[in-house]
Amino acid sequence: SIPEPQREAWKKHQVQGFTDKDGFEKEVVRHVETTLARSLFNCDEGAAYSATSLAFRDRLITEWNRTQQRQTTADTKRVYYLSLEFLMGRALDNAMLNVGLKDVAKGGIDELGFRIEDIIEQEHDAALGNGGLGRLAACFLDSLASLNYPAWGYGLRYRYGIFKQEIINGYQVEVPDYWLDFNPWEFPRHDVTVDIQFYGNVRKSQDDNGKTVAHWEGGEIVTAVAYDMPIPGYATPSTNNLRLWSSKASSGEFDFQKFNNGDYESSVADQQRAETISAVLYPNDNLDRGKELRLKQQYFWVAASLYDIVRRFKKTKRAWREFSDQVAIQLNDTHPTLAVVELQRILVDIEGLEWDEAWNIVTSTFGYTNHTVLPEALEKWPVGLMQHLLPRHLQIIYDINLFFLQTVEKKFPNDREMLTNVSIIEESQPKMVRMAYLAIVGSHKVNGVAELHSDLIQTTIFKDFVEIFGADKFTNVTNGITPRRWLHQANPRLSELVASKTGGHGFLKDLTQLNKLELSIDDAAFRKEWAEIKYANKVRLTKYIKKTLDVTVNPSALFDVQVKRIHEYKRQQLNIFGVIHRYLALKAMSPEERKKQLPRVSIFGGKAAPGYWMAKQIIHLINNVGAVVNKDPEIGDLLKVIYLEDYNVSKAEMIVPASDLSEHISTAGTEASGTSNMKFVLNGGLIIGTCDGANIEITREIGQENIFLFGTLSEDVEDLRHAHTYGSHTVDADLNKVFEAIQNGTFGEPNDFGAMVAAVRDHGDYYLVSDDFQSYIDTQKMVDNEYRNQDEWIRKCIRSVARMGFFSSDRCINEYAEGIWNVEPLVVN
Ligand code: AZC
Repeated sequence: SIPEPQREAWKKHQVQGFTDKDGFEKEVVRHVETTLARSLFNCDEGAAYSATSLAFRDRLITEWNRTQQRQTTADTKRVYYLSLEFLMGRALDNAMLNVGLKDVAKGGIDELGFRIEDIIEQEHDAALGNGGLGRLAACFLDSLASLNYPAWGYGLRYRYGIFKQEIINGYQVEVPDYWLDFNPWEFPRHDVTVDIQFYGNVRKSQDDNGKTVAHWEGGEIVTAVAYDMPIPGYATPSTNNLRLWSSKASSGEFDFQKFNNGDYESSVADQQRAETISAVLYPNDNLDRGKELRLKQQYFWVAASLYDIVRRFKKTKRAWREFSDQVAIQLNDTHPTLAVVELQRILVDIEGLEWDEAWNIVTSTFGYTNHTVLPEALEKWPVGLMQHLLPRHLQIIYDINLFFLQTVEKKFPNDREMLTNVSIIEESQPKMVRMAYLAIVGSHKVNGVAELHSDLIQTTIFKDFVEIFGADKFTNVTNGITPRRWLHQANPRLSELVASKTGGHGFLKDLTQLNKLELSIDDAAFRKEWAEIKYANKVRLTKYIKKTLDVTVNPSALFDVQVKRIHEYKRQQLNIFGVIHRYLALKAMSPEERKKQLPRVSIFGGKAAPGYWMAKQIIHLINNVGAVVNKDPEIGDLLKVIYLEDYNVSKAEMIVPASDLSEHISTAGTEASGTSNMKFVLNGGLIIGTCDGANIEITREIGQENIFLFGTLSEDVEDLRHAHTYGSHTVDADLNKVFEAIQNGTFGEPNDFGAMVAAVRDHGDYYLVSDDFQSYIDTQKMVDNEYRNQDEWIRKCIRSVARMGFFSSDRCINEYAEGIWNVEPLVVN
């Protein structure tokens, strides 16, 4: 660092961020004219967006630097959140609101000849995630910064995020999402690199004391380069860091020999192979496909992150036994589980610690969050692949397993079945490494993401581990969402109305203050304004539907929304079968009877994994139903079916505030938590849902009179499945009529949907669509009836919002901090 005498000059010129409109405009013009090399003669909305973002980025970087200095000086424990996905969405609006300068920017941008809304719309979503797991990580980053926790996120800088979805002739088509063309929010750190090793072999030698030492040698080296994204807290100067690693050929790797010998192509090929590691996000949600490149991504990211964390720790010159007093690492699902093995390797092979001492450090450092019980999502890697790619790590895994099984053996003598069941190595053909088991054994806490889910993991998939380690190791932290993005940013008018009734914007930092809303519930003017805001949000969505799909929908109709990844367990098929049932019922009515029906718009959105054939069929059916229903003159406004293309975070910010009713209708016991359910209720929409995931806790908080619950309970699911397979499984008349309509070609070529119908009718109906259909239809009827009484409906919405305080990700992060990480916020003076 700079010697004392010269520091004066630095202090004198310290960058002071803009604080008013003039200062903001000056920065924008400077960036347009210098950074972008443009002028007032050729500044379009894109350039105005870029310059505005750069102006805000400069501010964030200044606070980011100060925050890092503060944290280093304070020398307190830090949290590292390892996630293969961060579904961030747009950054500009969030940055403006979090630093409290959106109004300043709005005024300034206006004077410079643009509208802030148009500028915001220019930004490409940072879509480095699939769905709930990735968005949760993004909400957590916002809360960690807002609550002043010293915390870093670590992930991968994918060149291609989740694909862009186009709907062509009713089918999903995937288009690559190249999002890095211009990204003002990232900060390349070409000086922060880590060389990562793959393949090779292990040589053992004896050191001077006769101790065996392992040396991992040979193989190939790929370099990880850090890219940092500042994460501003809301109404605090704290600005945390999200570090994403990008892969490139190591300078040693680029084969100059080949190059000089004229083998230019193959030396370029090596380079490309290295860059492939961080090239694409795997587009599967809740599914593990076991691809070698995915394992490479995992190790690459984990090894670079741990190297960084260990390097930072070593600068403090503390003893290794203090490691877990300084470092807490959270594993977001099993994707980063190799971190357990890597830290053990660093401590034993490189730092020379004894196995047991190292293992104590490892297990007190890590916590593991499970996000699903679906068997197809639980990661397993073939032993052979692990051996090939990471030979030393496989040895360490075998040793971890050996010592673990020895303790199990002691506790449960002669219980061979127990040993087989809990072994980290599955004795299958081929043998597999069970990553969840490794994560449990390597962590001091394991948590699920909603009460039902945490109960389920403890009584089903991880039951034996509860017996082995005791119940204390297992806990629940119910998910949450950040009210900054999901209320203040997405629904500014509602946020202002709430502020006016709760005494300011304090609720954005302490969401339980929403409860003050109930005091105003009898205020007719308040309810009227509430209803107007919802209507305005619906009008905005109506215009978007008109613009993108050329379908006219009536904003006074009930907007019924299901937006999320397409998955059989989430049961969009139940929804569309219900829509068909409604359509058939309307068709069968006399014109007089029809006039009495409540108009409804069924809105769908979401991506299917490119290889998930059944999910793509579901998308196709929804679109075909829309094509028929939307132009049926007998139906008119009574029913419209809309498929919104390319559902993502920024679209969610428009859709969520516009819903009257949203659907969270997974087969009980399959949706670990769900988080959009929380977003919809927080924005004054009611929900129809099953007794699953966080729906259960939402019901407990807001009251069962404010939610439409239906369907099988999770404890009955197994018996029903068994009965479908071994008993006689019949489908009721209403659902059969739906199937008949599909099969007589009402919605296009019946063969296209044969498998979908057969899955329910003939192949065991694993997701219990037939069992829940009748109660779903009945509950939708109740919804229609209740919606007619608008005054009562709005009271329900207000009461629900008032009781949603629990679902802030701030509450959630505080629970992790206290119960798992043992970290404290760093108070900013
Ligand atoms: C999701 C769960 O499916 C969802 O219910 C939960 O709300 C979310 O995590 C956040 O906890 N899981 C995933 O996206 N993916 C995996 C592999 O579980």
